[in-house]
Amino acid sequence: MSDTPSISPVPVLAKNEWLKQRDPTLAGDIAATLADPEALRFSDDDEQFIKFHGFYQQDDRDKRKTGKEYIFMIRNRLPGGIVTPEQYLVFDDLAARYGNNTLRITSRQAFQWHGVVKRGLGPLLKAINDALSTTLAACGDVARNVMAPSTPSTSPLVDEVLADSELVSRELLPRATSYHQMWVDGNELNLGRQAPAEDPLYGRTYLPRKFKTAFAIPPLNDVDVFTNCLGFVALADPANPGRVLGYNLLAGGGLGMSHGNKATFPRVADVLGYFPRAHLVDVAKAVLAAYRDHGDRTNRKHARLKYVLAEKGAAWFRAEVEARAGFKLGEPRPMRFTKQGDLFGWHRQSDGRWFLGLYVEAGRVQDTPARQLKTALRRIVEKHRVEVRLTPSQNLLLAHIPEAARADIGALLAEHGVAVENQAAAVRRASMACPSLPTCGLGLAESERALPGILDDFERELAALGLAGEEIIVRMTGCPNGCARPYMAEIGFVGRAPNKYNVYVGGDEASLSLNHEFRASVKREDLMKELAPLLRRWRDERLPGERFGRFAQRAILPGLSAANS
Ligand code: SRM
Ligand code: SF4
Repeated sequence: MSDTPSISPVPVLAKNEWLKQRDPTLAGDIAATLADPEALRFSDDDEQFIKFHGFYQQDDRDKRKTGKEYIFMIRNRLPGGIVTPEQYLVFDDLAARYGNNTLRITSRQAFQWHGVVKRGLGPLLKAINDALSTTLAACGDVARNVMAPSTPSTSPLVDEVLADSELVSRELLPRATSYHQMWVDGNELNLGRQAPAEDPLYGRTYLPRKFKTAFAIPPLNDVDVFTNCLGFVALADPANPGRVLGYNLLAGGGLGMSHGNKATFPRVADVLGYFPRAHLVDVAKAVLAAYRDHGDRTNRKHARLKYVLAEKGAAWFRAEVEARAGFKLGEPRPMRFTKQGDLFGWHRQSDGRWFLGLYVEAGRVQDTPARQLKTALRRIVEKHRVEVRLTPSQNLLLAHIPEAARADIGALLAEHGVAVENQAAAVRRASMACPSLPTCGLGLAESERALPGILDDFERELAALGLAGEEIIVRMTGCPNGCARPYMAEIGFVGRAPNKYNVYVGGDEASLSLNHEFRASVKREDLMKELAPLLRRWRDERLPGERFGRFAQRAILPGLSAANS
């Protein structure tokens, strides 16, 4: 036997961990770069810090041949997607003044401003804060924007759940003072040199990675609650169905993966247990802290909470949460989700007023020659002061509209080419696409710019098969990170390389289960050739009322696994 002591490898922390440890104020040299008119970009280290402040350094990839032109994407936090009329008018104006004159509704109910140049950052972030919104922790290794059902009156619980989502969002915000000093107070000191602060919840190094939270109210799963790190499913009080009695706690969902790396995978959350509403904040903080302490800080591709649940198990994690929260979770209460998606057109609220659901292609609020949605919304909000609500499927609702305003709002929309009835085919209304090119640095293939044409193909094919008007949930992303949640769709397209996509089928109408890869590396122009035979089989072989996703699970995927085994 050798006398040499065995050496166990010391895990090496990921670079981001060293950065956070070095500067827990999250200030880096951001202020100095901002103040220097010669500096075109933030340093590589600061590129990590600026995310915590809610923005990304990007470049217009369409223009790369002539050199990199640095632009910025800014994202805010809007718990439950609620936007007051005053905020909406500010946000709209900021897009025109500092961005590319579009407002991008994200798949997590927030807004993004694209194409902002460096000198626009200060005024834009200040104006967002002055409008009582924030970009703090919209990105970075922290708890992100909290999702919640924004549709008024689909359940009497909506208002209480929206209030709870706002509360959790606020309680999970980091306290980093550099944000307010830099963007709100306009203090240009190099804050990185000040004494490091330790966040009471996040400690010195924040979380191993991003952390996502959503609230859902059965039977509607519009937030895709099972794809979140932390999920709260609201349960009504049987004695008082308008009140939330408590929540079922879900943990460990997440979608990002990398092509060719089997250690990365999408995962649906586990249901851990039930707790009464009064414990909400304690439970949220307990889950966050358990992740903070047990997430992998050595490998960012393995750092999400879903890998902790996948490896240590739901029972272990439940005990960890209970120990931190200081009480035992009850057994999960029955819950049943039957659908996802948004309501379009006019609907009456329980208080007698109305809301109007509007389809927004890939979430991009903009003016095009055929449809001036951005101008129409601005005019409506200016005149009628209606609340705007962003949905998790990148659409929007105008809420709390009195009967007397309906005709005028309809007329304003029509004047700008925006239909209220028959806004788009069902397959289009149920679709989502991530931005990908030209702004996203990670995009491998087109997404937002490709999906409208692909949906044209779907509409044509469905009509030819006599299936016009059928809804299929189609989602597309430019890479496997999964920003438009393609792995939950009935048909998902995931960018593999320029002009090539992996095709996924399965998924279901309530977003409960993952879909599966059907074909890899299919050229854009061949997508419909691959799918048309499946659509035809669906028409001919489906059970009464069977949706495409369920049909694929029953009749297509088993054949594939048999062929592969
Ligand atoms: Fe995302 C990174 C856009 C929702 C998983 N996401 C990015 C970046 C910031 C690219 C980057 O890091 O340089 C994209 C900016 C593109 C651009 O030009 O705007 C980007 N993600 C988006 C948005 C805007 C897509 C959209 O179509 O709306 C969504 C913003 C939501 C928000 O308001 O916060 C968005 N991203 C998602 C979702 C869906 C969700 O959360 O419901 C996911 C999958 C769920 C999940 O997190 O597991 C998602 N985004 C990712 C990942 C993969 C993370 C992972 O675990 O591996 C990345 C890459 C990363 O973080 O390194 C990423
Ligand atoms: Fe970018 Fe990929 Fe997210 Fe699309 S899915 S926005 S390409 S990171």
